[in-house]
Amino acid sequence: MPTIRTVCAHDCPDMCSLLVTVADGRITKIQGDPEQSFTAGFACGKVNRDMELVYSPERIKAPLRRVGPKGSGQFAPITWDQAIDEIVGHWRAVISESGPEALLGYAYSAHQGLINRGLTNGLFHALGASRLLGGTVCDSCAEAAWDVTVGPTGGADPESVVESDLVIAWGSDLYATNVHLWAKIEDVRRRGVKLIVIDPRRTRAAVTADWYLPVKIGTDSALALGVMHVLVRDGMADRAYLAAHTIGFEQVEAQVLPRFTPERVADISGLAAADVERLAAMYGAARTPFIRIGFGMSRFTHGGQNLRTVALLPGVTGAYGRYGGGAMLATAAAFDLNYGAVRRPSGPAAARTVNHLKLGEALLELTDPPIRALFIAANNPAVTNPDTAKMRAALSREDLFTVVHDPFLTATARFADIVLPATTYLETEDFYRSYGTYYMQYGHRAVEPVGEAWSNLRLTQTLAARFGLTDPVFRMKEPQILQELFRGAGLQADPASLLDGKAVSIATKSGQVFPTPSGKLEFYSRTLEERGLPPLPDWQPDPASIGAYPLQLLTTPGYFQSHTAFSGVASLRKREGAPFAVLHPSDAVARGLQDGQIVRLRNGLGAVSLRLRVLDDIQPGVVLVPGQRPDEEAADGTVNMLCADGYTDMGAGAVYQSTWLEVEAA
Ligand SMILES: Nc1nc2c(c(=O)[nH]1)N[C@H]1C(S)=C(S)[C@@H](COP(=O)(O)OP(=O)(O)OC[C@H]3O[C@@H](n4cnc5c(=O)[nH]c(N)nc54)[C@H](O)[C@@H]3O)O[C@H]1N2
Ligand SMILES: Nc1nc2c(c(=O)[nH]1)N[C@H]1C(S)=C(S)[C@@H](COP(=O)(O)OP(=O)(O)OC[C@H]3O[C@@H](n4cnc5c(=O)[nH]c(N)nc54)[C@H](O)[C@@H]3O)O[C@H]1N2
Ligand code: SF4
Ligand SMILES: [Mo]
Repeated sequence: MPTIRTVCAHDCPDMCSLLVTVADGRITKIQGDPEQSFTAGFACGKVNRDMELVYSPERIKAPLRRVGPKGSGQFAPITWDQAIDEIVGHWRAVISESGPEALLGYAYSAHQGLINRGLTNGLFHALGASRLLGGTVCDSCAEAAWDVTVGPTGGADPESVVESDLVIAWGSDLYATNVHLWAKIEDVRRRGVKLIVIDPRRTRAAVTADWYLPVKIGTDSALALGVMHVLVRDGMADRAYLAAHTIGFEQVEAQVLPRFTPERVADISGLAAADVERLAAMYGAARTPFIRIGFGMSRFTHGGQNLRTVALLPGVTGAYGRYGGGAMLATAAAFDLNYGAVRRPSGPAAARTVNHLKLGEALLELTDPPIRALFIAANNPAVTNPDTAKMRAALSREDLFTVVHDPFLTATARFADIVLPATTYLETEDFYRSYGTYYMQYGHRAVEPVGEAWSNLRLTQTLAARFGLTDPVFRMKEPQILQELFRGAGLQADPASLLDGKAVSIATKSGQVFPTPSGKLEFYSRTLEERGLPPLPDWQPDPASIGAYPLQLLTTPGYFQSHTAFSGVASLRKREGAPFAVLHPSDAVARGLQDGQIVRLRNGLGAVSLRLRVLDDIQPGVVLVPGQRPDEEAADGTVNMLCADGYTDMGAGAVYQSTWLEVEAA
């Protein structure tokens, strides 16, 4: 039976190399490639059953046209020719009457392939449409904070943990979102290396860690400054490294660290002063401590400051200089490819931008011109965007012509005028670079598209042809587009040699470089100062906490779901269980609530009903809601109905956790 070598395209840092077995044109088995050392022969519990995604009976079978009110989910099948004619006709009219900025179209991250995602965005760029400022619902805050501090570059190689002598999972639930790093860490722990987990939730990783620190949400900067305080006090700072590779530490030492005594940090973080002392002692004693920083700690108003301060810690002991030490947030910036070739093949130099997390507001409020036509691929903002009520109100606009391209009839697709069936990644060919490792790989198509599904690439190129776009990239096959991605790129590789489908690593063993304006790790950031933000690391309480509601929302990834991308797989829905909210026993008792009952989570924005679980996995004062589950799986509503569409301090990102609420019996 033929085995096809391909890549997992789900939005996940691991970017596994997969071996897909196909019999009679159908996928019969999916496994991790043993030849790629990070994948190490296994795919996660979601993807090793992706046959169930590909062959799900819930997939959309043909293009659909709306026949009922918006949002009702009433559609009738049409042919692809009819669908394309209708879309082209509408867009032409909108462009000629209101100009191209009245159109907004994008593909988001559910297909990580640079071609299938990139060229769809390239189509709208070439048309001169309004442009989506993407990533703001996800990692833009974390990345902006990393970039001003460490510089726009990848961090420590996750495969370097083999040489680490201490590992800290800091706001990163490895067991859910980075299972292959988890496996590597398990290996080094067998040699006696300790794992510390710092997280407001006692995650599955925390349960088995050597030491778990239940930090309060958004207090990591205080904790990191407390650790620095002790390192300096006890003579464990590496003065030579600080002088050679960092700027501004003397200001931090003089102006900031005196305020972060272990006692004060204990008050802020909910930990004990002795914990701060012990963490500093362990960190200071380690030669190659590896910190995996997660995005979780950036999802609130001061998220950038919070994350940036943690990223500074390895500079104090010089751990950034040693292989196995340092910190890793994301690696994508290390791949210097010619992204513009697919994302910006032609089109005006500037066009109006729309922040992804403000999509609802933009659709409701933009004028001159208003957005009259919307195209969404690989994204389900009616569930995953903050303030989903506003998002849905916007999608309900009768004068908005909406097209959604997705394998499933999502909550967002239900509001569309035209729904187009999309392939899954296993039905596509593409080139990938990871955001959590240093591998890149060309992934081959495992099977032909199921039913009438089209890939993002086919749809994009068809529409480009109908609009008469002449950029050659709109006519190329995937291997030629791969060549374009390397043309003039900083990253040198022979694209033809990548077509064998084997993973290639660009990792090096050199110490961390700092491509910041100063060329050093920036304790003091002039860039931040120029933006009117504190140039030195610090901690401040969340401004949203000063409201009428007593409990703070903690939002975490699901173990057998990834946002809503697997909600069309019945077995994974079952494995994840019905959506729930968690309260600490003391908060449940104070409200007379019991484990298992349906509760209402409410605040000034909305109300959501979920099943309650009473667990001491979280601290008092917090409500945990894992994942973002569609309404039909919950008792009522979806968690983002409670989250406002405000901005983080850096990167204009989403503040899901600056959400305060009350919980009561439903
Ligand atoms: N199974 C699964 N895998 C996924 C996803 C998924 O939904 N499910 N999503 C994918 C996507 S799109 C992305 S962007 C990544 C998500 O990646 P991340 O957002 O980095 O997710 P995690 O790594 O789990 O980090 C979230 C953890 O941070 C903790 N946390 C929250 N607030 C704080 C805080 O203030 N301080 C500290 N120290 N910790 C905090 C949460 O309790 C949680 O355990 O994962 C990807 N992989
Ligand atoms: N409360 C709260 N909200 C959050 C987060 C949080 O932590 N808390 N996390 C945020 C994060 S990190 C992210 S990245 C976003 C994710 O938000 P979304 O991008 O909305 O994520 P998914 O639910 O994975 O939706 C992806 C959609 O793409 C479809 N799809 C899959 N493959 C393809 C393909 O090849 N082509 C096309 N056209 N469609 C495809 C899937 O069926 C699915 O409907 O959610 C954000 N929302
Ligand atoms: S761990 Fe991530 S990359 Fe690997 S198979 Fe699972 S979802 Fe895909
Ligand atoms: Mo994400």
